[in-house]
This record gives sequence, structure tokens and C-alpha cells, in this order.
Amino acid sequence: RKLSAATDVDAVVIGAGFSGLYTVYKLRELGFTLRAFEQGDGVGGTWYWNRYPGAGSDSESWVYCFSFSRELEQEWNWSCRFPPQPEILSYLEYVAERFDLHSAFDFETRVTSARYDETAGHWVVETDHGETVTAEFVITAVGCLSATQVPEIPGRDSFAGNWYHTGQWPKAGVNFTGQRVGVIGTGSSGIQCIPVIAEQADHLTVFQRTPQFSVPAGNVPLTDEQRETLKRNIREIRENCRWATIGQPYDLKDHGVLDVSEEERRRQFEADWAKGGFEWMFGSYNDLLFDKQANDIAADFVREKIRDKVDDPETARKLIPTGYPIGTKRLPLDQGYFETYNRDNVDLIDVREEPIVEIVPAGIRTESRTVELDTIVFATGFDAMTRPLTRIDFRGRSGVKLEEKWAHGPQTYLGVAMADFPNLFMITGPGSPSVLGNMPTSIEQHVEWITDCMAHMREIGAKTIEPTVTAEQEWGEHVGELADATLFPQADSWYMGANIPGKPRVFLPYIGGFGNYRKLCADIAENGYEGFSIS
Ligand code: NA7
Repeated sequence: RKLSAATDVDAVVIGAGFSGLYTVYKLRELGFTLRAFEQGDGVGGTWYWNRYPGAGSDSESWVYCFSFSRELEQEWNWSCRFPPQPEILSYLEYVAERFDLHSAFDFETRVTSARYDETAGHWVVETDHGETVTAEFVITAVGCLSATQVPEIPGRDSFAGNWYHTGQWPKAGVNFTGQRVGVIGTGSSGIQCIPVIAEQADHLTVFQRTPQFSVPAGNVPLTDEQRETLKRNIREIRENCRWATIGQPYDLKDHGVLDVSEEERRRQFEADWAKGGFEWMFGSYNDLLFDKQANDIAADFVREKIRDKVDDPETARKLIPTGYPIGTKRLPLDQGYFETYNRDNVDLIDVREEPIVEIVPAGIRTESRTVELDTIVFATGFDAMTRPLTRIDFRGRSGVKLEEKWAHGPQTYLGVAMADFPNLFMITGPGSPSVLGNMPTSIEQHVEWITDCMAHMREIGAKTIEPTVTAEQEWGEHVGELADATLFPQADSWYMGANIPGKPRVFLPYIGGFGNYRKLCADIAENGYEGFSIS
């Protein structure tokens, strides 16, 4: 059903998730010609690939969606507070259908390289189908958590059973009935899938490297009445999201936990805990992520909750996080995660105490035993934010290779553009706030800013735009300084690149808040694209 196979276009778009779909919509609205490519055989991005049992959004459904169309907002009905993956995927398929976006994409097509031709003044984009397309602009909508990481454990390929990564789950699903299953990893993906797999499998062994703090999601079905109220107020809710720190309809309080009495803080923590969701941490006291003493108070509250939920004290001990401040690794939301360890068919192995030695045909061998398994699930995460881009062979001016430019950490201006890579725009690139909050809020802002910029260039007859080296350097320093003022650098998180062996230890997103970032981007555009050179 693809409409155009033009080989010279205004823009190439890479990816068909939230970002790519909206980019295509906006570019068409503005009258730009385009080609769009997607690796999968359908739309959905994150929600196309992450089909593991229990997968779902940790942002509330009514804000984890597009806000660009009032009709769409009113038409779509979410079933519950935190929608499961199949429902989000259906939503994105519906959006693509409704706005005829499928027709823009070449599916099952990977962009392998993109080279800037300085003489011709355009990008030369190549796909794994051997096609070459030239374009004035390239827009990457490749996601932040899309390059999966399977650890190099010796003997992995000798395993006699099946293994899967949560982020590349088979479309046909996996039936765990009667199986002995091992899950490696207890980040958000592990915490979502472990309770569901435990119910299906004969036996589940969880291999945990770092215990996680987690807050109950408090997922509930939505009633018709709730949906109607939400729809009535949705404009205001979304506007609040745009200016709030993490793109959610709540924000940090104007005082710290250290400013209130012990009684008051307990009352507040309990009340927010009962609500469920991220509000517990990100709609809470404003010092939790800045002051270790304040953070310890919040961390101890959660440790106590974990101890209460887990029957066996030895298992509880292993599950209780220590050694890093709460919230500095992405805080998971859970639906009965800790309670799962009270089941007779679930075991927990702490691989820091009992390291994995190798994978053998029969299962996983640790320093003290062999755990026999039929299936291994790697919930081991992603090479976040940078790898989705560097795995495409981008070459800028003078053939400079993106992977080399970023060898010591990503360098971008606003997480949107890079010096020496003219007319290349990244949606939610490193140096943008994106992953620190509600993604669709961030994505819509980026897409609108980028497409406005393109329209502006067309209007003034400009050919190229790229950040100055100074603007890029200053942005990198600013992103680092903001992070250093928080407790985030104290954790070995994917935000820090610490989950990937050899990856530079650099805080990847901008932590100054969605609202501040939006204002900054708007001011930059208003001031004639300050920090960019336009020719
Ligand atoms: P995460 O959050 O990176 O979690 C990966 C988990 O896998 C985490 O518990 C890791 O332990 C563990 N891991 C990674 N490598 C290994 C090895 N080699 N051995 C043992 N355990 C390992 O990825 P998710 O997919 O859960 O979540 C990614 C994001 O998706 C999430 O933050 C949300 O934004 C949505 P570690 O903590 O590194 O010690």
C-alpha cells in the first residue's frame, strides 16, 4: 500500500513508533515529500518489539498517547490506567490506519547507512534492500531503548532450550506451560514479566544482579464515567504535562522531605503509595533526587515495604536494594512483583553472591550448582540512546563517522542535532529529556520543533542547518553539570551507560525537566535558532 517509491525526497524518516508516525503525519501536513523505513513488519516501535508477557506502559494511558488530534483523543477508549502492550500496539495501528500513515513506510527495511554528500548538499541513505534514496533531511525516530543487549555469557549458544530477549519477543508468543524457566535481569522488563511467567511456568528461577526499588503500579480498569471525565479535561491535563518536570500531570512539591516532620512525611508517603504510579517519587518532595539524606528516607520506606511483602527473610534480604539511591536507576512500577517470591515455584539467585559461570546445554551453571532450564529469558536491557543511532553507519561532513564522534560519549545540541551532520535531526536523541519522563510528551515536542524548523528553512530559502561546535560543547557540559547536581551519577544505570561493558560513563539524558527544556527550545527557535548555523 506504499504510495511513493521516489528516490529523491525532502526527508527520510527512520522508524515507525510514536516518533516516526507523528513525524510522517507532520511532514505530510507541511507538504514535504518523504520516504520512511521501518525494520519491523508493522508500526509500533517499542510496542512492536516488546511483546513479552506483562509488558505495558508505566505512564497513565490517557497521557501515554498522542495529543495532536482532538478527534483521536475523543475516539480512543483506554481499558485501564496502565495499558498492556497489546492495547498500545492496537492504538498505534489504529492511529496509522486513521491518518493513512502505513502508506509512507517501507516495512521490513533497515536503513544501513546515511552519508552526507557535501558537494550535492544532500544525504545518501542506503537500505538493506540495496536501495539508495537521496534526501535533504534525515530524521531519526529510532527509539531510545531499541538496541537490545544480550550479555556475553560463555556457552550461550550451547543451550539446548530456547532463549529470548524481552525486547525482541516472538510475535507468536511463548508458551511457558510445564516449563522450567530462567529469567536474567530485574529491571523494568524483568519486573513486569516475572509475575506473569511465574503463573504460567512449572518453575521459575530469577537471576538477579542488582535488587531494584519498585513502586506498585496500582493498575485498575477505567469506568465509562472516568473515561468521560478524563476526556472532558484532557486538554488541560496534557497542557500540564507539557510543562511539568517529567511530562506527567503532576510535579515535584515546592519543599523537601527534610522540611517536614517524620509524621507528615510518613502520612504523605503512605498516601502516595496507595495511589500507585510514579507520583510517589516524582510528584513528591523536591529533594529526594538531590540530597542523599532525603533519598535515604524514601529508600528506607520502600525497603520496609519490600520486607513486609516477602515472607522468607533470606529472600527479602536478597531483594532489598542497597548501594545506590532510590530513583537513580529507572524506577520500575510493579504489579505483584515482590509477592511473586512467596510462590513455591519461584527461586531467586543473587548472582553477586553466586555468579553465573556459564550456560550449558541443560541450563545455567553458577559457582555452586547447575539450574536446569527449558527456556532462558534475557531481561537484560538495552544499549540505550546511543546504539540505536550508531548502529546505522552515519557519516557527516568529511566522512566523519558518528560512532567515532561519540567514542567518548554522545555530543549533541539539545539532543536534536549535531555539528558536522547538517540537516540530520534526532527525535529523543541523547542530551534530550525524553527517557526521564512520559515519552509521548517529549516526542510530540521534538517532532513539532523539528518540523517547524524545516518549514522555517523552506520559508527563508535556507539549505542547511547544523549546530555550532561551541553550542554542542556547551550543551554537553550543561547536561553533565545538571546531572552532577543530582544523585543520578551514583548509580550504575543505563542512564549512565554503565550497563554496557566499555561504554563511556556519561549521563545520557537532559535532567533539567521537560517544561524547562520546552521553553529553552522555543526560545532558541524564537531567537533565530541560536547555536545553529543556517546557510
Ligand atoms: P534494564 O533496566 O537495563 O534492566 C536490565 C536488567 O538486567 C538489570 O537488572 C541488570 O542488572 C540485568 N543484567 C544486565 N546484564 C546482566 C548480566 N550480564 N548478568 C546479570 N544480570 C544482568 O532493562 P529493562 O529492559 O528492564 O528496562 C529498560 C527500560 O525500558 C526501562 O528502564 C524503562 O525505561 C523501559 P544491573 O541492574 O545492571 O546490575
